Amino acid sequence: RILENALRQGIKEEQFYIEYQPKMNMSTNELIGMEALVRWKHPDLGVISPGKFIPLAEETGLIVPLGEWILRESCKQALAWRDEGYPPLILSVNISVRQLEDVHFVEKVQTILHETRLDTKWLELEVTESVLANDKSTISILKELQNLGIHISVDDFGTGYSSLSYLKELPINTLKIDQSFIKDIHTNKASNEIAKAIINLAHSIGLNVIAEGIELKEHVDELSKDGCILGQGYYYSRPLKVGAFEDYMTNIH
Ligand code: G
Ligand code: G
Ligand code: MN
Ligand code: NA
Repeated sequence: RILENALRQGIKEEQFYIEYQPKMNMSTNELIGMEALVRWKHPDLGVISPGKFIPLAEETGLIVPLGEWILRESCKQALAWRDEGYPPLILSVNISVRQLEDVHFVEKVQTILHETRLDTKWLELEVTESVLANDKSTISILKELQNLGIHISVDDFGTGYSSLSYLKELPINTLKIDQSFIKDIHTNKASNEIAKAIINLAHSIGLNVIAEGIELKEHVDELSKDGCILGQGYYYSRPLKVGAFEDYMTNIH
């Protein structure tokens, strides 16, 4: 309860900020995009990790206003960077199932894109498999979003409980291989085979594939051998505050 009230207050007072983690083309070392990751800086408690407050925000429904703030803030930032002459990058934003259940979600996304003048093709929404297994209405909402030109990525792919049949019907552009398969991809045969299977699956049905949790050169090497060229992880960069992300964009070009 205490944390719930603090969260409510925090949303009202905008105690949140966003960090951006680079997404890379690992074969050319080019920066291709960034994932927005929210942080909560509570005035007394300090920085609280999203692993703690996102589940609470989901349970209480506060993820709806918070998620809207995150989307608006990150789209605004993406456009500000464009206006300042940084290279165009795809912005990825995590979306919870609760947000997709909001009947006004598509409308809100459109309003935010209109307000921030960000073209839909520069926005990607990351959803988990559980969202896809959820029900018909969330699927039709994803279809509407994709029809607007927004990319849809399946986050933490390989860890959900849904059947693979959804891949056939669903509006998906990208599979994001869960970090649990990446962390020991160079030492564990099963992780290696699973990652390879996901990469081949994605390519054979015309989807993009990206690996997350890349921490070592060995991870990059294994993935390139297996044909996965997109990646994200501490090996390239941790999630960065605005100023540090600007330095990253400047130094990599
Ligand atoms: O950034 P970090 O690794 O601490 O994130 C922890 C968890 O919080 C991850 O599962 C991530 O997807 C989730 N998360 C981070 N930012 C957001 C956000 O803006 N919206 C939602 N729904 N989840 C987020
Ligand atoms: O669930 P989602 O994939 O959105 O969450 C991404 C989470 O993974 C964030 O909390 C982010 O900080 C974290 N993360 C990003 N790169 C790495 C990495 O290389 N190693 C580890 N252990 N975590 C990472
Ligand atoms: Mn994610
Ligand atoms: Na993930």
